[in-house]
Amino acid sequence: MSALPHDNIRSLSVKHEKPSKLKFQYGTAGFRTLGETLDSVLFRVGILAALRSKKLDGKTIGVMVTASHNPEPDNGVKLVDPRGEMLESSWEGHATLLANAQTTDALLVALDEFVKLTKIDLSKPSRVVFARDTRPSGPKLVESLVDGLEALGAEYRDAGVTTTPVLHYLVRAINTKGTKEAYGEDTEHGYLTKLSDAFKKLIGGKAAPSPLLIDCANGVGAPIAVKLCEYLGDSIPIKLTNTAIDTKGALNNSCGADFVKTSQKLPPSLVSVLQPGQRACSLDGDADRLIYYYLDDRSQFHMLDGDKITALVASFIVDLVKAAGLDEQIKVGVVQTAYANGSSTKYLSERLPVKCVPTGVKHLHHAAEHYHVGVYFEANGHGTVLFSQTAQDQITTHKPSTPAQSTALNHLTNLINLINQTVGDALSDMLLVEVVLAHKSYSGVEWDSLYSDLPNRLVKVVVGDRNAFTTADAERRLVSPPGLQGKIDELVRRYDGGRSFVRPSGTEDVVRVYAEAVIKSQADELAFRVAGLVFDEAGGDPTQRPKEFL
Ligand code: G16
Repeated sequence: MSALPHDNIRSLSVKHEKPSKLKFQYGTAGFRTLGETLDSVLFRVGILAALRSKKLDGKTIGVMVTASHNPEPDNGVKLVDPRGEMLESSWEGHATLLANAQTTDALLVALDEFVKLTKIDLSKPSRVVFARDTRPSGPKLVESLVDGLEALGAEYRDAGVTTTPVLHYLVRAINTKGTKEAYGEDTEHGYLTKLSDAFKKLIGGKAAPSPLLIDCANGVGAPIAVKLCEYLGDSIPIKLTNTAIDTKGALNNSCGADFVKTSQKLPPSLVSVLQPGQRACSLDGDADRLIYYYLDDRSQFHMLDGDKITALVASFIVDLVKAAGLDEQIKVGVVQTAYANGSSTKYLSERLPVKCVPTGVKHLHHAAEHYHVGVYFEANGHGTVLFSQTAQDQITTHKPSTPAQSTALNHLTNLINLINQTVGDALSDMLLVEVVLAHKSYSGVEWDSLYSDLPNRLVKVVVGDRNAFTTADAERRLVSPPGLQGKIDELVRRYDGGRSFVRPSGTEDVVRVYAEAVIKSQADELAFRVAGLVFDEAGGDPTQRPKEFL
């Protein structure tokens, strides 16, 4: 054990003073707020990442600078644990505490207490790899992060401008290098090679897919998708759109996965581009979410969201496991959140075990680890598939007794390589969807017809204090403000097939309201009525009450 380098921390910390009035919170996906306010947070996250690495015996920790689906002025930062998973939740509170120490002196006191409490051996090495998305505030924030890393003398690697899933991949690849769990070469080239090789093997012998249009949200998915297309060669025709990463204000603006999912319509820029029957998909600002869609022959928009991806992918994997002769040994399960469409939950529960957990990939990821193969997607398109070590061992060691079993085992092996198992990855998921569609000879129409979504509506409500809202039962019920859940229940009862819930967002300063019902106009009405209840309850200025909140 040695002591923290106080002088070093102090001399760098004074360059990154905390803004006096702001309070920061490590939320659903790290710290996320206006980019121009995050300087001190990034500095402290640098220190925290170095300490996390020391705590884990010098394993490499990841730091991603991104605000994903949020608008361009926002930015954020999150930590990635050694296997490429989200930061262990018990450290989120520590992150919040350190970020809110008001002065450098207070920070030093908080750090000393933290090191003592968590029994960190400061003599251990610390290693960190970081990356950022394309936001204009990114470079400056990375400088603050580097100061934090240098304050602790951490070794670090700058992975440059890349997607969140690539950073997660790198973390796992670095930490497993040379072990029997080696995840791949620890470079972007290694990532692209792994995905594209697996895709080509899986698609081999199938009819060439029709052209796919990808909306890159004018974010970091664009340059990585350009590179991916080079690696994929002519195995799949892809056309990229919304690739304007240097256009101010373009990021996630009327495009991208969040826009499509929330507004349930095409990005305006695709209206005259997308042909009826053609498949298209949208990534979000850091390419960890994916939403598919198509126009039918009457040019009606149909969305294929995370729930539809789950239905498609889970049934494909179940079929392969069966064809491989492993259905006794490998059980497939699904994880969803309260946002999952009621029809998807019904469809999946009739076929597979389904678990509901709170919003946030970390919750879904951990729950999915309990299955041999865990398929998890949030309705917003954020998700992946986890193959447990048991399942992987079964797949590698099982002796096929027929050529069909052998083919199915090969497909499963290639799927394990195709899927980024560290976190939701829009590009990897897109290739996965394309593989399943090719194997099943499905167009968007057949995929969409697996089940019919219940009409639904998502509404944001700006309130005085979103922390006044707390939930239980995987966010399906409000605990506070007291009495509000009863009023929501009362309203919901009046709608055929009605369901609604309210939760504070962990990435934006709003409360989210979700509602579904058998008829679209009723789902909209229910959502806005519940939003009205929330607005009235949470002390918003009555003159600012949005008119649509009935
Ligand atoms: C992040 C999380 C997701 C979550 C989403 C919205 O996504 O990683 O798991 O669903 O935020 O969370 P909330 O409703 O709490 O704001 P992303 O793509 O923005 O990183």
